Amino acid sequence: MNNRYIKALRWWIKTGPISAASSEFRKSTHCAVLGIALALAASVCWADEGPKVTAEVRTSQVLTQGWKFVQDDSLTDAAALASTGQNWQDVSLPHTWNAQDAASTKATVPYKRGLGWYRLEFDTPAAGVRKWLEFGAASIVADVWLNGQKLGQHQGAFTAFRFDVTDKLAASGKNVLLVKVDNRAAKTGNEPTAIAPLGGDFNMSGGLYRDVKLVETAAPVHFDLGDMGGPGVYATTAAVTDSHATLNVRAKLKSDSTQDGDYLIRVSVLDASGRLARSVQKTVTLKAGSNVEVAQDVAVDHAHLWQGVDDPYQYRLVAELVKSDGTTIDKVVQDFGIRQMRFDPNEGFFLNGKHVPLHGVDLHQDALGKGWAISTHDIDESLGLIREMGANSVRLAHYPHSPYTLARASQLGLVVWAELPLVNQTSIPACGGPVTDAFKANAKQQLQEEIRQQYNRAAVAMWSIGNESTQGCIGSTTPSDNITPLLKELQTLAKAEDSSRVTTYADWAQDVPYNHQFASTGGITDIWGINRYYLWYYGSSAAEFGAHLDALHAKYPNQPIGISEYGAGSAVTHHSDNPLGGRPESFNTGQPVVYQPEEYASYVHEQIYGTIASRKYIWGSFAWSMFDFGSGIRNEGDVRGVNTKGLVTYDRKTKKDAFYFYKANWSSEPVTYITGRRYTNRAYATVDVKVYSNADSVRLALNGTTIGTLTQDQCTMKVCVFRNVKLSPGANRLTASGNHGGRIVNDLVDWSLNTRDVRIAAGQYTTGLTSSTGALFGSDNFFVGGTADWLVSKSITDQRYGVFDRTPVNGTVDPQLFSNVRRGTFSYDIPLDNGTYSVTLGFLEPGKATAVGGRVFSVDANGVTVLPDLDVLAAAGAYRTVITRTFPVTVASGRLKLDFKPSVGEAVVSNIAITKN
Ligand code: GCB
Repeated sequence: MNNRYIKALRWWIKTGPISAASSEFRKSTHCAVLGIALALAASVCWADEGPKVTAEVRTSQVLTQGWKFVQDDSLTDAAALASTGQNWQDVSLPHTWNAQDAASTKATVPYKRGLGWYRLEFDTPAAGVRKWLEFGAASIVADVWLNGQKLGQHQGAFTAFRFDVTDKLAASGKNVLLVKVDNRAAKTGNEPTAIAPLGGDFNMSGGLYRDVKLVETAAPVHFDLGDMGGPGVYATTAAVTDSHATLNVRAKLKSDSTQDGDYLIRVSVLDASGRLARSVQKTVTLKAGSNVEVAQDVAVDHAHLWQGVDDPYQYRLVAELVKSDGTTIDKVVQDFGIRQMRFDPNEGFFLNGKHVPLHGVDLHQDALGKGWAISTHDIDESLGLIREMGANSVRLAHYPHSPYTLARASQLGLVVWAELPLVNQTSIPACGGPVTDAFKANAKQQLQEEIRQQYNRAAVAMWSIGNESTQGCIGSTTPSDNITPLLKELQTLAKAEDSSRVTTYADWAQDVPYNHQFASTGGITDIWGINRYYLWYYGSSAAEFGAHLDALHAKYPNQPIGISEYGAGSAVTHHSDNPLGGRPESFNTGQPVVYQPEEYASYVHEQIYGTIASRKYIWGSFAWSMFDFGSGIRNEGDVRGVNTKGLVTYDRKTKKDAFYFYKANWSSEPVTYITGRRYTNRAYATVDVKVYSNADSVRLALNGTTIGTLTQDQCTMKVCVFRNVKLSPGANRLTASGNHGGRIVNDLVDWSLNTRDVRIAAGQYTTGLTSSTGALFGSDNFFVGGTADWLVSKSITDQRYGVFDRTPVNGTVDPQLFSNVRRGTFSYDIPLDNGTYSVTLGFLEPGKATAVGGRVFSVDANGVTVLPDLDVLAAAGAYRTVITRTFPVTVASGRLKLDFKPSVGEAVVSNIAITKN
């Protein structure tokens, strides 16, 4: 090493540089060992710690304030250019015109898509030689003019782009920057916004929602600012051994000079305390106007590896461009984590050789009242909550997120799935439409921009080339595959751009039984992600999901499989007494309220995550979604224009119960958390109390009296259930005390019980329905067998494959108590105090096709037939017409058993009211 160094140094000083001469320095290098070099040049004599890294060379200003804005779909380019912006609104960046379009009283469904105009006057910067305008992002398509001259157009809502404005700035005085931003949904394939994403269950906020900057380089020769928004310096971990790690660092240089020149490219690696770990340099000759790429290997002794959330150690890479007189004329600084990642189809994910199951969540980039125009504080808050829950990975859905997000994820140690916004469809029309050349070229451009811009981030483990882009043919039975060739091209391109990382893809529904997906996306990318919504949009058990996973693994034995999405909607004001007592309302149903109880979502997460966690071959999973997010196609739960599948509400204020399920499983912090805390006015006296806890044992007390203690081995996946807890009339304070290795963590909830009756809304999981007489009904509960069903098809699956039937319910003033049924052969086993009761059952005939005599059943109460041979249709005289039957019962054993026993067809019941005499 020293010989090489001395030779290079001598050459550099005496004869000037030649291309590709290189030298290196490490922490231990002393001037003394340089021998003859000492006398030659103080300027290149390294101090004990190696070369001093120079001060900033570039200058830059963030153009935040002073913008004028108007949202106007009819304004022409000419009129906008002629305008002084006088009547336009004053705004600062980041900005979007869709800030209020979700979850607020102003929420619009769908949200506003159109044209936004931004105008800024600014002074020509005095500093610098080459001057660039840099846009962090402009959604979706931006046309940019400076001083009336068109700089160009950028298509793509998420990636940064730059214009060299050196020759376009005013020599003195003001400059006028005008930006037209277009977030219209394209109706044909020929429009500028007919680019990825063409669809998606999220709002595409329009505007300049990231920073705009002026950047000035100190010299006409610089690291290439024209490299698709990238930093111009690109590093990978090439190898790691016990003694050292080898980094490969490519520097792209651009000469805007009129003269050829010789330069030195120095790459220094500083440790986290700022001390030099190693420095290498190479000389290069740059012809006037040329681009050159120079690669160098840097060996870092005993490298401190980036070990995810356990140890997110980062070095700092400093790339300097040095003139022959020793002046540093450009400099790029990048944080860099030295790490190796590996995915195995049977064993999962390995980080630096250590098996690390990826516990992840999906994340969109919006916030309440801001849309996409979020601040670094918002990002810190979101990532902080993700870490608080114990997740070690995040899927940045469905598009490139901000540089700050990637930087913070790297600092926090989160392993990132980064994604190209190729979402839902690839053509207009979605099914069978042609993938235009322009669409394809743009998808490639967005992929290259994303990869180059995020290349150096330690966190990024994989490049996803798309999400559910086979979805275009929902409902169609005509085979059509306009996606496979495109995916294959994107796969090749991603590997060409970055062979150090794996590619992935989020599949929609391959091999899901009812699905019409004509293209198979398995086997295309290096690893695979599957989005599956068992127990929500389809599927009736977690076991079905497990079998599906195993079948996919068997079909693609060499492709590591992860779960890129699963989840369920939930509203923190909607509750259920028994998550099995109804069917999910998964999407807009046309009903005034799309009921999405928090308890059902928790059940889905427990079931589905349990199925995932028990499979070693799954490399990781991402719960959809960490937060509720803006989606103008939705109207569900208790909020408008929002997808409700978040583990935390859109405002980040309420952690839903399921958040604590994951926290108990993933975090090392003590968690003892009673679920159902927001369901306070309870419908039933007898309840199962569920506690999420990672304690050694949990004790539950009711109004100060211990109910019982469960040890961790009596809990499944940190779910500890105290069964048949009997609430008292009035106030009930439940306290769970977790013993975490001797440390006691208490949680308490206050519930009240204001009824002595048991009233069950059969077949539904809406709790808290009240009849016209004020009687409170709980959701379906205490049932054994049968199927919950509703009269109006509600789920997305039903919308797709079923028929809506909106025939009104007759013969009642309480139609909501008759909107669902339990059907089949079933019983209710209801805990009751001993005594005498009056029982009223409510019925109607739900089946349009049922004829008189087509459904006959009897009802037994505690083994005695109370309703023999009931034919609801015959008794009611018409379809969907209510009848009720009342009978007395005596309870002597603490329970009432009602058996519904069909002799023809299935038994049905709509509601059950049991009142104490
Ligand atoms: C998906 C999509 C995602 C949706 C999600 C949902 O499969 O990838 O964009 O938001 O389902 O909530 O339905």
